[in-house]
Amino acid sequence: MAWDKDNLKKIVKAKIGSYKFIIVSNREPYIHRFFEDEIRCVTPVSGMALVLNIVMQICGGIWVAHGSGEADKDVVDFNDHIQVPPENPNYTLRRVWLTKEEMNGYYFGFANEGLWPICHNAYTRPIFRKSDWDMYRKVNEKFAKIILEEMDDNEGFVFIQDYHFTLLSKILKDKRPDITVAQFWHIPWPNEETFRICPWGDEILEGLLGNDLLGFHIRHHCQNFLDTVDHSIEAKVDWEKSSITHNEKETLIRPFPISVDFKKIENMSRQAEVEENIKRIKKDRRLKNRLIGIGVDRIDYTKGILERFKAIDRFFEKYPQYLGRFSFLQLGPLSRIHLQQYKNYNDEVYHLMVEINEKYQFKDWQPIILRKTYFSQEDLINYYRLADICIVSSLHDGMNLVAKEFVASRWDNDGVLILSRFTGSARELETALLINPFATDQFADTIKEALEMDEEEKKKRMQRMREIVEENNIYRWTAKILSEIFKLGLEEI
Ligand code: GDG
Repeated sequence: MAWDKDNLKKIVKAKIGSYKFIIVSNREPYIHRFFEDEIRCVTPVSGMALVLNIVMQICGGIWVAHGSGEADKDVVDFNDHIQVPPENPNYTLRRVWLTKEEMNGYYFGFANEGLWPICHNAYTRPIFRKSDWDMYRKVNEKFAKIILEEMDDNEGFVFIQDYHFTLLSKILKDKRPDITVAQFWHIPWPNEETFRICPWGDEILEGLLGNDLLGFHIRHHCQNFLDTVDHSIEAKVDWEKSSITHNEKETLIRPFPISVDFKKIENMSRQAEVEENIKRIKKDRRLKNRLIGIGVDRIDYTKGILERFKAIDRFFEKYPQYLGRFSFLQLGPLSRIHLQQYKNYNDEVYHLMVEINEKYQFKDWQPIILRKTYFSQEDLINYYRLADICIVSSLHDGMNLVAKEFVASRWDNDGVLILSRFTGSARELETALLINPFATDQFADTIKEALEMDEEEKKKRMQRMREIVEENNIYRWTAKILSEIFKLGLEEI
């Protein structure tokens, strides 16, 4: 069965309609900002927020998240609620206010300087401070209190997102064993040896085992998690069933490869104005009549932007016939810039771009154009469509939605995807040109192969990837999770 908005809606209504549905995440789906004399609502740059927003619009309910916009407080009611989406409200966003100290300890500190680097094999040293951990616990407790308040006496289902809330499910279950709690981990889970360096690893594992269901993108991350628990705490690991029993409570561990709204992206990409926009963008002298490559990423060290630029440098060294004929456009906003590691990375990306451009540029051509600004979803589609090649070169990535968005937007069956083997997406998109971002020479050769691929081959590869993303879309992801947790027996999934 092909999953879409309508059949998912029917199932949600019929099977879980009586439950109060609460999603929890750090990042909110809508942010209110001051722009001169008005307040504007923007969506964040987050794969998680984008796809969960689609889920919420179908399931309805309450989304509990940190209120991060300067104008957020000005638009909520006395319960800190606001109805969203702004254009057609159909669920409630409950904003949680965090102090600067809480954000520094829980979010920037423990979550992003500690857990993020140990979960990604990107060779950035994690930092674990006791004060951050204390704040992280405090914030998990704060969220738990608010969720229980929102749940009231209802029977309910809480769906927690990501590594910011490893302690939450246990706190909730200790207080309300009757509610169903599931968590989705959007980033990789490391191997047992790597995880062991976290000083509070056991508490994290016990916290996560409060969940009835714990989801990862791919089976390999599930296995890493089972193995980590097996080596760390007193618990019964059932490898066959892929479940863990701890303190007489069972947690199912399952892979659910996340995806995108294929149809919506394809429809956006078919709009007549896309062609107009492409023409306009290509008028830029640096792009006109040239082959174009694109990269779209938050500026994050896990995304392999430096490795990508090094491969482009090597490509021009080895194949100078492409000088002036190929331009690479790197798009993506700054991310977590409060952190020194991110400041440094951002500087390195900029300096490497300048160095490569100085080495090769002539007349009105330069090899790399870097735009570190925010683009709307509509803008991004124009770039996906105008590209001859799209490069995703993450050093490690739970899934990577950019790869799937690129594929969904290419209804013309044109364009070549160069994709890191170390992304979750590479397990599904096998007809992309798969690369190891650390192997600079091979990576450079793959860029040449992509630019020289014949039309038939391109079409065949793209069609296959499109079939996969169309079938395994975000609606199927949601249906699979709901079916697992509510034992709906939707065999056809
Ligand atoms: C985490 C995991 C996993 C990018 N620039 C702009 C913009 N984007 C959007 C892209 C895409 C999203 O951001 C990035 O999603 P990714 O999946 O690539 O990466 P993370 O943000 O690191 O997400 C990842 C994901 O969670 C979901 O589980 O796939 O592995 O790391 O949607 O289009 N969006 C806008 N403006 C931009 O300038 N609006």
